Amino acid sequence: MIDLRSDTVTQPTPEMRRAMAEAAVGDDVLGDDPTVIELEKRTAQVLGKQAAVYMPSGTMTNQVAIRAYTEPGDEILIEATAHSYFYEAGGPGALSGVMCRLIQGRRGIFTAEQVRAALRPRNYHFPPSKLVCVENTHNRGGGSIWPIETIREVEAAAREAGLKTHLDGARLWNASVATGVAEREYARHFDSVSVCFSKGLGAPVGSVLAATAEFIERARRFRKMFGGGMRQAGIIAAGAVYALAHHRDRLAEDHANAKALAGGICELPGVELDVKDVETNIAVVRVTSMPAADLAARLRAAGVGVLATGPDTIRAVTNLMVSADDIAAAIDAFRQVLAG
Ligand code: TLP
Repeated sequence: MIDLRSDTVTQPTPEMRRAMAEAAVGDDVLGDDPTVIELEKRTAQVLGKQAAVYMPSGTMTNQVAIRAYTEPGDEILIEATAHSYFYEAGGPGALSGVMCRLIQGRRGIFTAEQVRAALRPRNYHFPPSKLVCVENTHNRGGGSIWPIETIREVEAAAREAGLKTHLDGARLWNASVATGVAEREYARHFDSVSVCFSKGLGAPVGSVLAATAEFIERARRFRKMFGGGMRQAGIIAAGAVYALAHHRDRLAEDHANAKALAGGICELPGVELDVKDVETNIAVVRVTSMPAADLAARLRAAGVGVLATGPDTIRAVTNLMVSADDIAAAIDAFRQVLAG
């Protein structure tokens, strides 16, 4: 199968497996796994933050951050289709007891004016607003990239109101490769940043949360509470260390492949997409000829995996396992399935 369901399907390369097999390990809950420490240090450096902590998933780094900023009854401002709200199993309500004030973005991106409009007056009738969450690139927005200027403005609106800021940067690597804006330039505008190694970078497991040393100490307590303290985690962290050093630049190939796929299918009957909306490695395609789930099933039978992400949308995500030739074959499969 040409697997475009997600960039989470990537498998470790032989070189990455070797680095994992040979990794020095310790007990990370006791704080002495050298490979985890190395990953945390390097990631903090890339993001320009004081400290960082390794966790099993991006869901956990996001939910731990939300928990560490808030108390039950607080409110967070978050985009209506953001991963932390939409795809994290009700985490903000269940784990932090917070309310989510939803902001409707355009392809996942909202403005400072929208933040100001969503703020509560300071009055004991209302839940205190504590945090603004941003996702860059935005998954359900179609891998859309936040303009740095919009980030600056949103940060200013949050600061004016005394709110903290968290970036779900699961695919921040993709944004940086696509724009040339360094990860730390984006990260500068947020109190905390979560990045994933198990998506486009191709490591098997894990995400890192980066922030001030004081905040990361607090986050470590919630990581433990949520069951994310791992022992000889250096085995998996080694994959992430390898990915950080070797797999960031190659994301440009994924972006070129996503553009090529979009260009190849945009004229086909029964689907709609605007090629210029494909900014990174995600193509969200509107399906007009049949239910999206039917198209996904037919493509699967023709050897191409995509996900139906709504009744009339499918998502294709290019990744490390998919070559330019695979993309050409995937375009043929779309052509056949839509013609049939
Ligand atoms: N996204 C997955 C699914 O959960 C939808 C995918 O296939 O794209 N933030 C963002 C922006 C994400 O896209 C994801 C995963 C996460 C956080 C969570 O990461 P994990 O899967 O490690 O919990």
